[in-house]
Amino acid sequence: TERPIARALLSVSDKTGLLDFARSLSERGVALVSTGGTARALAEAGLPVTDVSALTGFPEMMDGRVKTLHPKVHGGLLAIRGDAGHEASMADHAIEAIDLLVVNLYPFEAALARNAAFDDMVENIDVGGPAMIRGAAKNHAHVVVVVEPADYAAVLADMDANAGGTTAALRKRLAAKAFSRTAAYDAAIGTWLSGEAGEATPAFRALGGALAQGLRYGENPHQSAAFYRSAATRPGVATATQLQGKELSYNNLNDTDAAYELAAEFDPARVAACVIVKHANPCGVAEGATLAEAYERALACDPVSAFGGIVALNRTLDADAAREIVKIFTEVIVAPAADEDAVAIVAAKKNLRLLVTGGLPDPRGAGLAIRTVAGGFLVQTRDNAVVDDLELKVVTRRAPTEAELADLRFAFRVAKHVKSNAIVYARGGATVGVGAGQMSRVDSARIAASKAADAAAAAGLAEPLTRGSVVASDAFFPFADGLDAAIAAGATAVIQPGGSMRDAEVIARADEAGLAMVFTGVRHFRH
Ligand code: 93A
Repeated sequence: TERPIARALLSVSDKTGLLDFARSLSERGVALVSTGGTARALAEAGLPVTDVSALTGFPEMMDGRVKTLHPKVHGGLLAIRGDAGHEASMADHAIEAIDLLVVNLYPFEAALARNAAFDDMVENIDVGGPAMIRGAAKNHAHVVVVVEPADYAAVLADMDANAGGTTAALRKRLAAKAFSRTAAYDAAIGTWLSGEAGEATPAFRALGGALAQGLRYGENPHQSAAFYRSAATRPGVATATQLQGKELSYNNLNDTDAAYELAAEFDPARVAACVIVKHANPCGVAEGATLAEAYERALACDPVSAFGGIVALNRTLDADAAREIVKIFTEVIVAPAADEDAVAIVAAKKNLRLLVTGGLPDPRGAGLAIRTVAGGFLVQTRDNAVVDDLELKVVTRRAPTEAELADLRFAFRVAKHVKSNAIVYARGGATVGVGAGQMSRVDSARIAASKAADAAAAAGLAEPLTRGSVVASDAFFPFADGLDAAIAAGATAVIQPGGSMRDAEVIARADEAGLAMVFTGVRHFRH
């Protein structure tokens, strides 16, 4: 326990609880020093207080910009008690120790919230307050720092339990809080000012991002935007090298990321895979013996949507695949690497962006997913569940065949990367219908089936490609109607998490229709 608190400096903009706290300190024999407005409030309440000007020998000046920025203040906060040199400096310059610092800052955030004018915002940037807070927090071995009224009671309780002194544990906890406060304060100022400076920054800078690229605009031309690279090292969009093509846009980056994360779900040692993405949803995904074959099969799923899409590959882009891809308008190709021949073929399309990442991100890898909400942001760990690791439980009388099982795994792998509600029909290692982003699961099932019917008609086939397909659902079927839609489309096997109150009903319906169904126990919502 440090020696009893003898002197406190109080300088607060938010005067909540100030008088009670100051009175309690005074009653415990603590001498009070204070800045202009705070000193006035204390004096008016009849409390003995010394004005900081009397301490520094300088008046508060420049509209208060300089009031506590003085060695008598900072020396009193920073001096190491018991250190001969520091004690000598204190004696030489008549600096008295300050044992307790109570500061809350100029209300910059409140000014921001009320949309204050520029000059008003600038005046609300506190300089002396953070300087004192940081000094006291650095010297928490000896000094108590309090940055919000909520902690007044804890300080008094600690003093009362320790003969007027405080515990190191309390001082350390309050110092940590103090640094967090000044960091958040400066982050708010930095974010505001970069906006004022016309920088395109929704300021995720506070999260440790480094500006990778200023973007011409955001999702829409009236939105400003920037691309930040985080400290995380998953190979992908943020670490890619652009070999050619136009400047990437916000939507390109977003879609490329969606496409590449799905491509990475396919082990390149097992199979070649291609993903085509539009509006952050896959409109065609396929495995193949070669990338060219995988691309052709992915394209066949929904050739209309694939126009102007993003193509992601899980192996080195080769000439055959490049030749196929450049046949239609494509925005971006992303792959771990690209052959020299392939690069030459892509070069014929001046605008087409070619990105190489140097590797595939591990789908099982840890990491965070972040999104903003009004007034804050949500953080969660990545969805790194992989269907190969899951124990699939057969819940119907009929178990899936080997071929069905392979397709079920394929479909569920894809469904993980489709916006909810997601329904994916697949056959022979290729999607044949994708239903994405609907508010009702049965609508997603119907849309996926009707897209498959369109693709079959366009290809001149007699029947929709969903006949004899399997179907994956990212979450359980809450009612049998979603399953009915899949049965009507001709699906023979189903993969879904299970866990609905009506599972029994859904299973009975599947049995009736002779379907095989497996439960994964894992849900893949994606919004
Ligand atoms: O303008 S400042 O950056 N310069 C200073 O030297 C200074 N010292 C304390 N702001 C400064 N303060 C801030 O004044 C404190 O952080 C507190 O928010 C406010 C208290 O002023 P008053 O006691 O006059 O109400």
